[in-house]
Amino acid sequence: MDLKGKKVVIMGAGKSGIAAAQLLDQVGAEIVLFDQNESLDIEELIKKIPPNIHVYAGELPQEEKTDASLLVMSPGIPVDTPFVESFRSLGIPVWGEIELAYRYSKGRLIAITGTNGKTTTTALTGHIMKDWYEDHGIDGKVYVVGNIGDPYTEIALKTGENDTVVLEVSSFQLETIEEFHPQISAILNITPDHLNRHHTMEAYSACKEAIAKNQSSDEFCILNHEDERLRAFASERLKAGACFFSSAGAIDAADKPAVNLYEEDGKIYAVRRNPGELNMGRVQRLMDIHDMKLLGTHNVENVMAAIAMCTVAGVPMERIISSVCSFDAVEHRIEYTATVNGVDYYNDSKGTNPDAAIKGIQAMVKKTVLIGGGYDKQSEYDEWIDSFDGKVTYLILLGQTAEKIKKCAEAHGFKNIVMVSDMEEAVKKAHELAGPGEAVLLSPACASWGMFKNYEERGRIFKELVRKLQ
Ligand code: UMA
Repeated sequence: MDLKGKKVVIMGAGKSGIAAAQLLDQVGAEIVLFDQNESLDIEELIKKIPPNIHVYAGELPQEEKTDASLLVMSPGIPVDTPFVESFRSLGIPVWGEIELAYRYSKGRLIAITGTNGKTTTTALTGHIMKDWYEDHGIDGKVYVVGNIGDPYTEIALKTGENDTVVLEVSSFQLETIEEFHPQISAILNITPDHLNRHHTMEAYSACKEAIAKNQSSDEFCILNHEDERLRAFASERLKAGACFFSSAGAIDAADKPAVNLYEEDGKIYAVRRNPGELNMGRVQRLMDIHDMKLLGTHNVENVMAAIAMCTVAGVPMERIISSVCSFDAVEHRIEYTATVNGVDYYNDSKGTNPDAAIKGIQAMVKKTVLIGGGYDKQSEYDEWIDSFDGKVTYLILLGQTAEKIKKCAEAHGFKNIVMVSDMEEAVKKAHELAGPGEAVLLSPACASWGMFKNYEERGRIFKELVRKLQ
């Protein structure tokens, strides 16, 4: 679709909406930027967007809809609303911000989704690809964008044929794709999350699976072999070649041409399946998991997924392994913050659902005072509480979900609960309760919305408060 001179309505004036407006301005579209927040600071917003954009907050006048050619959605806005329906009923296409970016970008696209681990895997894949571009003097650029932070639309028009875009994609973003087509995709795992938005696990899984819907049989999708849904997806619905990884030992999934990876006794192994490939069908020991700086089994899975993606992208294995070993943890993902009076503090603000927060606890090797709670995404907390397994000494709770988690913990026999009203009080209490040789972990199992702008702000505030203790 040529958007020059066409009217495009953008919904949401956050990071995605602003970046989409900048792209659309450069391609000559007539832009209407609309946000449902009535108290949006329009003067501030206008400073960040190109001139001559019609901006509305609260309500969008009907006449702005009728002659629109396209509606571009920001990911945080649900699509099953009367507002979006009113565009669809007029026959106006509805694209997500990543669909818009995709239509204008060039080069190779590697896209990564999954309930947990996608930020670390995206950052690591970008790190390996950047090292390879640099080492080989490849005349191109590697961009790392999407849900990880910078919108895809921000860089789409800058990309060239030799470039690689490594994109973290959320289920929200995948809900509104059409032609979006990565050459290499990955679904790391699917566990309950965002059910207030997607309503059922089936709908949520379908959004994740859509990452590969336009891929062809000579392209690759990297999947977690320990996830039953993903095994069924590979055998029943996936057109692309499947590459599996497993943290539970050797796997037998040899029917598709690819590379499979697995971990056994602390070592990562690869089995190449590509005809003509060096080592085809042979098991190759790649590395010891203690050689990487990331902690926990979930990170071994993230590393294997990144290795698989970079292998099918053509990066030599020795180059991949050396980049994996030099990669540090991502900010807010079980990130070591400081040691105060013999207590280690970790920031896992990215633990925004119970499953991610379980990984945080599993990575701890000491008695731990845990800080949790936040925005209610209608999650269940039973498995999270069960994962405490004698390791968690106290649970400090804040936010909208604090009461719900308290009840759940008590029902599971966990009584050492402290209720607090903000992060400052949470860190103060943790400092009082943790003894030398123990750890404090912020891993909330909930989103940050309501108390903080986003999980990054929550993590940074936690880290500042911890540093003030020193
Ligand atoms: N808004 C409405 N109506 C609504 C909801 C929001 O008008 O019903 C408006 C808000 O008033 C606000 C704007 O929409 O002005 C915000 O848009 P947005 O929520 O889509 O957020 P962006 O700032 O565009 O950031 C988005 C992602 N946010 C969400 O998906 C909620 C960011 O992921 C992402 O980094 C960014 O695009 C760049 O691609 C954050 C996130 O929390 C990290 N993601 C979720 C997660 O990881 O669990 C999916």
